Amino acid sequence: MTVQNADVANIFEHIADILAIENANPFRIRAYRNAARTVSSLPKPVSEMVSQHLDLTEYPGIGKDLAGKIEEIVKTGELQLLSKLEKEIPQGLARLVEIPGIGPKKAKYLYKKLNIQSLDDLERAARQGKISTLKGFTEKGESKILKEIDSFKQTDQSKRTKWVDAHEIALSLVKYMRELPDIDQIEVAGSYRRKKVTVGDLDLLVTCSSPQKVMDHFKAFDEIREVRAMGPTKATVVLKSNLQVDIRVVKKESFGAALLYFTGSKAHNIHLRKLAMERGYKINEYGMFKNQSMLASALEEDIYKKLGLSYIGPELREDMGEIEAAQKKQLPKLIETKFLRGDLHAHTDLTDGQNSLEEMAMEAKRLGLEYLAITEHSKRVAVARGLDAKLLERLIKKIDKFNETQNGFLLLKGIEVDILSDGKLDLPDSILQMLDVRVCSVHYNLNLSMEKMTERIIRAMDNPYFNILAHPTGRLINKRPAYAVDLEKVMLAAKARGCFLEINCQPHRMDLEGEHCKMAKEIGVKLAISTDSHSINQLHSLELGVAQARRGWLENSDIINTMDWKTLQGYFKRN
Ligand code: DGT
Ligand code: CA
Ligand code: CA
Ligand code: ZN
Repeated sequence: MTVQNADVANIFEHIADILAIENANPFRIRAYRNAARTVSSLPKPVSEMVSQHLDLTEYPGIGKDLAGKIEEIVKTGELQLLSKLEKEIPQGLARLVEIPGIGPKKAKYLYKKLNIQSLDDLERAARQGKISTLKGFTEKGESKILKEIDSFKQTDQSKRTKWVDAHEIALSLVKYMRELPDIDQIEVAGSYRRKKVTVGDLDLLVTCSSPQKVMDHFKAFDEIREVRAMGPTKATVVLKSNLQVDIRVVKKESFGAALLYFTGSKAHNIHLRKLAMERGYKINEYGMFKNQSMLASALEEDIYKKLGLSYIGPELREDMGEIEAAQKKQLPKLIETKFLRGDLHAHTDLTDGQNSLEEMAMEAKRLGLEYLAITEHSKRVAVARGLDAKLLERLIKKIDKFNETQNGFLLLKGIEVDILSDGKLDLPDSILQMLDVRVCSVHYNLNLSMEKMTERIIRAMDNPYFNILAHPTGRLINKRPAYAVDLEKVMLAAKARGCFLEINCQPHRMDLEGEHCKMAKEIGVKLAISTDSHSINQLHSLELGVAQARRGWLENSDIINTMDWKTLQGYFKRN
């Protein structure tokens, strides 16, 4: 499998951790951390950049030496320096620094004093009260360490794989399986097929006249780290990426029934079985039966049909009313990516993006979009070099000038303006009124009570220049939970004021999720599907947001960026 940007970043982070434990030069440590950050936000797959001989040293923090290391990782899948460093310290030691409160210095000290080489060692020593006897540690600190280990273990286990990451793995797995010509049909079912934001594992379904060949070929996939179970027609393995894969080989004539069963969700399946029973049918992974005779099994469509239902797309299969709607032939006509005409949230290298305004525009145009809103951060987000009124005014002029050179494509003048703690916006109305669109978001002071946060956002919406609430829950997948907010109240307030909410397509954000989208539709507030792009590469991710919209039953008319700019413009002028 090709080396991903995240793999390179992980190696650099790992090196930095080990160097820190070894008391290396802080500049050297920081250099690796910076490089990790740069690589993970590169505009393109680093493997492609290397094979195209692009100059990596053009990116911040990447010198000749690091560029060479990146090349080595891409070409060999590993880095000799890391293997060498790993031999210098015990394996588990680098993991200790992931426990809050244990920095590299403490990790090293614990190793020297108590020979603690792993999380398990640390836990045991803390339980035995050995840590608190050391200089610089207290009993309180010791029990805190135990608590941190506990929650670290929990989050580590509860981590589900982001859909995009699973997608990349699924594609390479299917491609590998296809090398076996005997394979007939192949499909990844489960939550992956339902396009859930995160997936627990992949459920691979294959038809082939020779299950043995399939299993032998599957076993030889070189990304497999551990085989958990292996039988004649099914197996469970764990990949090096930590993702589990379940594989099933079924008969061709049962493929539809098996696909239906293993796509789930479980709740959807249970409801279908109930319907079948009411009709005197039996339904399982092999087919739908009346007494002993098979009524349908090769195609999902046929099974739905025999149950008196129109075909239900995988994204809807959550038993959230889709079966009732299919009985009445009232399923929504779901939104598709091709109907999106523009993107309303993007950053450039003027703040924390990677590409210039011109590059972003060209890529959006190439993707067939009619408009792209440039929405830089406002000054409160100092880490991203957020704009003040003066810089924003300069950007407005630049965009106007750019648009004069265009024919049929439009850059919109926008801002991602911070919602301050008191509900005010981070820039004065006098400058906000010069813009085409204002995306508003909460980036700091996230620990408010639900009442306070809800009030903060709604108060911000009182400002007539508020158009779109960006990443409405603030969650970062596997990193930070959503802030406390009453989304229903926020949506009602948005509807009353003519504001909109965003479905953010950044793979680590992906808020709103499907059920929130459904709530928005029921309340009657329209949504924007926005990439929040920080590079040209990310402009391609509209389909991720579309998947969530589809999971939330949304149709073209529920999404504002299906409108042409002329029409949409009217909605952004609230007064
Ligand atoms: P995940 O992997 O946690 O993201 O979620 P799923 O939905 O992919 O769940 P998974 O991998 O455990 O099972 C795949 C599908 O197989 C699931 O969506 C429905 C079906 N399935 C699994 N266990 C059962 C069960 O006990 N009863 C029924 N009716 N279906 C099941
Ligand atoms: Ca699954
Ligand atoms: Ca599974
Ligand atoms: Zn933001």
